[in-house]
Amino acid sequence: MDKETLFKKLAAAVIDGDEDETARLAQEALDTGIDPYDAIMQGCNKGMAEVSDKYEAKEMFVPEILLSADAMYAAIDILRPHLKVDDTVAKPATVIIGVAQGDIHDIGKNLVKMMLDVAGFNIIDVGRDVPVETFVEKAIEHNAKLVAISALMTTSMMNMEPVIEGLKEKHSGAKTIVGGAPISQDFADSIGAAGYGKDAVAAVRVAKKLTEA
Ligand code: B12
Repeated sequence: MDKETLFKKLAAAVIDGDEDETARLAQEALDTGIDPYDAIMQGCNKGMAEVSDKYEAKEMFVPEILLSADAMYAAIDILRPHLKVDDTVAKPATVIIGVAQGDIHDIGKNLVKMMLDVAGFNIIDVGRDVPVETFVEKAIEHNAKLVAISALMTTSMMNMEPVIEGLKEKHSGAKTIVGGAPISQDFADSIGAAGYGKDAVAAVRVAKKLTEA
């Protein structure tokens, strides 16, 4: 199977919520020398993005979405150990990552976390529905250079700015990057975030830029 076909099948298996099939395809990707990073981004992530669209179009419902997430994680479990970790980073910066207060959506956060991890960052995952103070406290505790906040709801995105304010006051060494479906570059600018990424690949690009500067 060529890689484009494999990516398509992987995305389709994520959409179908077929854990056995995503695991099988992930293994096949490894066996045939396909880059596991590409398999995750162009297979799993594409599939999950389509799941979001299908949900919006009322073509998929919550129980199916959760099966899709499990199917995605099954493939990632197999691919993850084979991702090339960037160990060229001389002094890895610490990143605090979590989902804004009031929000339990963590599928996107987990993808961003994994990509930052393999990009060589030191990751502290503070989970989901994270109180504003926790972001700030953890940033101080770990002397973080970056704080990455995810929000999937128009309500919880309002809890990003207080984190940025808190950091300015108590740990001004840390820069903030924000992302999630309702977030835009304009919104990120308006709350004073140092960076915004529309997906996990952009998250890594922005994080590198901000920590190298
Ligand atoms: C899956 C899902 C759920 C799952 C979550 C499972 C989980 N563990 O995450 C479940 C079923 C539990 C759920 C629950 C609810 N959900 Co829901 N859910 C979704 C859905 C369909 C997909 C989200 C998703 O996982 N997408 C796939 C991932 C890979 O994409 P992503 O998160 O956008 O992440 C990518 C980028 O955004 C970016 N990114 C993400 N985070 C970050 C962070 C940084 C720093 C950077 C740089 C980039 C970045 O990179 C990621 C990878 O490329 C969305 C619809 C949508 N269009 O988003 C609704 C949606 C987010 N949910 C919604 C709602 C309302 C709810 C509920 C309140 C439903 C209810 N009535 O009970 C509860 C929420 C409870 C709570 N307090 O949080 C609404 C939010 C509306 C709003 N107010 O804005 C949405 C938009 C659906 C809708 N149109 O109504 N949900």
